[in-house]
Amino acid sequence: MDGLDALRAKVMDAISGASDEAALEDVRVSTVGKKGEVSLKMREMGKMSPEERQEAGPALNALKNEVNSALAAKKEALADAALNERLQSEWLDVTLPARTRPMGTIHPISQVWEEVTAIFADLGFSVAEGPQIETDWYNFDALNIPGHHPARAEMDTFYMKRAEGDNRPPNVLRTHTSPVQIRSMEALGAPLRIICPGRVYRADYDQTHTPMFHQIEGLAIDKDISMANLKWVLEEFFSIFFGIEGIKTRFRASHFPFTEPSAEVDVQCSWVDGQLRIGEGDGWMEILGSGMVHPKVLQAANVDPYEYQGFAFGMGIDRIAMLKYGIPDLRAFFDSDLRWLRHYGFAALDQPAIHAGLSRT
Ligand code: 2U9
Repeated sequence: MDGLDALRAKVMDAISGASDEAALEDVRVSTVGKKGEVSLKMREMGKMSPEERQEAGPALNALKNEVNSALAAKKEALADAALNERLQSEWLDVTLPARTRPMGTIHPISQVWEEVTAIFADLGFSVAEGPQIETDWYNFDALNIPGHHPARAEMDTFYMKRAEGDNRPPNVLRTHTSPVQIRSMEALGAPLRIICPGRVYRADYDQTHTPMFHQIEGLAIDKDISMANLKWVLEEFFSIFFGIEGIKTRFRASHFPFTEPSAEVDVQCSWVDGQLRIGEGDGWMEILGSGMVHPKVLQAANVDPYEYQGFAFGMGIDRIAMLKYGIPDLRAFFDSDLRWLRHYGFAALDQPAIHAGLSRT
């Protein structure tokens, strides 16, 4: 039959060139569809003589079958390609955990650090910070701890190595944040109201000591500061920190080289079923050290002790965090155990604020 080979070639080209299932459907309609070219040719057989029909019939049927097979094969190939493309673009690692990744938590030490600074900021204290590697002068001498003083030995100091031939006294990892107060008095003079939170270092390790821990110290210098001001500030602080109004403190006479007189401060507490309860009952729990700044310390920091005096106090952030949040072992603070952090940690996006009740877990 005339032109059948040309039609076959044209249709096969169109089938293999179809880029998607819609284009292939167009080819199917225009060839073997009701009004398609192949179908029209078959219809033309009605006008043929029996002899012509005998020759054209099998050829047209063969073409129709060939086109239908090519359409089916192309349809399958296009469907496979489309599936492969989806598999590539919608790839999913089914071995990943099904849960969404939980947000990290704030470490209790960071939380308490923020809580304490928020409370003292409200009481008019600014935050001061300083170096963790200190000179012998700022860590000891300026604080009335001369070379022979037993407090130097008691502090289990980490000494830094000096270069060969350098005979200056070695620098130290600061054993307390007190050098920050000396530096602040030198830089800012009096009057002054600061708190100094920070890391401190002592060579000691057991259930209640770690070689690095966190302290917060406070200093208020003015012309008529007394122990009465110290007691009011501390009771105000503890009431807000522990969330208990009218919490009682007890001052016990003590001794520190940098304060005179000196006092250890206890907060009221009770033990119920082996559990510590701060702010109630008639027991006492030691919580910090304090006193009036020694005149020699003021002098070392260029503040005139005949004109100014002040109170100072110091406490362990780690220790008050344990007391407030019922954390039994100090060493767990530094283990980075995720289960511990999820249990004792705090909501990542909540900044402690006095008006918001300080802490949300
Ligand atoms: C200056 C003058 C005086 C800070 C003070 C203490 C008492 C104290 C300890 C508490 C527990 C350290 O973390 S701890 O081991 N601290 O007992 N600290 S008075 O006195 C100062 C500080 C700076 C210029």
